[in-house]
Amino acid sequence: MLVGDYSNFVSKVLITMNQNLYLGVEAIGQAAIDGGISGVYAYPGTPSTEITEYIQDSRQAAEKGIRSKWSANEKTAYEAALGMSYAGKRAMVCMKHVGLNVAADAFMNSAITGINGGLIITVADDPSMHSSQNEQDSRFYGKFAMIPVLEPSNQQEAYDMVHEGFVLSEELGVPVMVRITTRLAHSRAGVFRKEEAPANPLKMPVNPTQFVLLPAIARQRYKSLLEKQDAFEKKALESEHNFLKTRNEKSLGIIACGIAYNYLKENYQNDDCPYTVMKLSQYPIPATLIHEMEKHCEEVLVLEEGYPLVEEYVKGIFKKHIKVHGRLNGALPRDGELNADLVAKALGHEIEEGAAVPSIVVNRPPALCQGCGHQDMYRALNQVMDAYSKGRVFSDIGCYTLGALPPYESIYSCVDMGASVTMAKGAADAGLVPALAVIGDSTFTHSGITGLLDAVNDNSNVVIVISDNESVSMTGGQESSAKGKIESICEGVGVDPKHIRVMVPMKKYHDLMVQTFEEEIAYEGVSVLIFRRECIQAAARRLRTEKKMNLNPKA
Ligand SMILES: Cc1ncc(C[n+]2csc(CCOP(=O)(O)OP(=O)(O)O)c2C)c(N)n1
Ligand code: SF4
Repeated sequence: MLVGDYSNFVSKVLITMNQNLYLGVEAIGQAAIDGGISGVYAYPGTPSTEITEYIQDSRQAAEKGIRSKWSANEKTAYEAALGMSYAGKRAMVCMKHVGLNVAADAFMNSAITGINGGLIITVADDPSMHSSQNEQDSRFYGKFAMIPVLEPSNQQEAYDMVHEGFVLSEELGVPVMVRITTRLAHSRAGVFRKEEAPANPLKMPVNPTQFVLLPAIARQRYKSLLEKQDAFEKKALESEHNFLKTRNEKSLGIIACGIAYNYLKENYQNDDCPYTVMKLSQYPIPATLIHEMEKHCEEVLVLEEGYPLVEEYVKGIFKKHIKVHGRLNGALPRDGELNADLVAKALGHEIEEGAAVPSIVVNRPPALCQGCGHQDMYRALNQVMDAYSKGRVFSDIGCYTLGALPPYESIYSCVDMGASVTMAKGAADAGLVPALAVIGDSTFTHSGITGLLDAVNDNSNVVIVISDNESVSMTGGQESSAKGKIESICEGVGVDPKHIRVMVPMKKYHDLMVQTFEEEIAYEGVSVLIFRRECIQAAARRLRTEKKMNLNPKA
């Protein structure tokens, strides 16, 4: 029975009683629950965050006892998921693309150890860098680790691939990557659910030394991974998510990967594309399908979101001379997201340009919220730093990175999570005085602690500012692993307690903050200045919840 008619970004879809209108991230979360996971492990990062939030909010997941608390970083998340898999249970680990750099050591080696319970790593890439520092393409990581990668073209396929991915992982004995991109993550479509799979029992692997990567064992395991490559490719060839639709028109053939297949379909509403089309959603790339395709076309257009992975591959594999169009020859832009219009242009279609943006619409650069504690910290910092030239404050990634913009313009660098502490240390080692780092509470426990240990061990002359708003605000206010622990962590790492100073970043304490900055800059050694005030957005959310639960009637 039809109950509604909704539009999504791709096309009109009819939603029936049995369908659920899911965001891509929700489809993945639901598929993991239905697919029999015993735990999800993750560190927040757009556009992946809501997968875990969906599972955290799910009553079904709670009833099944699915573990879902946030991890301290992507590496700890990956390793915990791997541990759950080694114990025989199914697990999923989620992260944004740059998170995979943090988890890469565990990720690469897990391809060699193999798994026990099904393990899916869901990585959300962010082409066009809507909220990221780069637009790296995680399919390369999948290829690097030599494991199967699934790249859904729509929300239904995202659900199906995750549900099936656990079976695939157990059958092939390796982790399976599910790669999505921003638009798929954050757009909705109707999704049919599959039957719920029961959780696996605890079980040990047949080979008890499989997970011990001593060189002698690692060599065997690596050989076994290499031997499995043909089986992975065969699976991709047989997958219902990969197919070839041949047509008589031979002037062009199209390879459309993941969501790009949807952009192609948008250009041919009634499936009337005159060219041979190969849909690619499961990797390794099945060479047989590529060779079959080349019989049906003289030139090929490759549509893929991200780097030109398939484009480069097909250039090297075609048996006859076929001109390849894509991101490398300028048929499509070299960087940024794809969309249906870019695909239309690459196909030589006329496109209707939308109305020009009216002059009344002006760009609004992102800014810290009015009343944010990071602002008070920066006002005091800037006053002190007026005595020095710019370029002495190394920053990190979080809301406080907006201190790079006017009116503060306080910071000099922002590279990767945790880098502020270690970069300030390196600059101090080089003789830069003063060398300061600004880092948030969540980023500090993500990857700032080890850098602080290095600074303490070297007695580096640094001032580490921890701007502690007691939440992971930039990604939506998730619970911070650092809450209530920062002073004891710093002491534990070896910072002299006399140089761990805690302040409340408020206008009325401005002079005290300035004085404390000056005192600690004058100290030759490691100082940690903690500016602690709850994020006002998180506070507002907390008060609303307390009011709803009647815990704080005044709120
Ligand atoms: C490796 C990696 N993982 C996740 C992210 C996404 N991310 C950006 S900032 C941030 C944490 C910010 O929290 P915090 O340091 O406490 O600063 P706040 O935003 O609360 O001021 C996260 C998770 C990222 N950019 N890189
Ligand atoms: S969300 Fe919170 S931490 Fe971020 S700018 Fe707003 S008040 Fe500051």
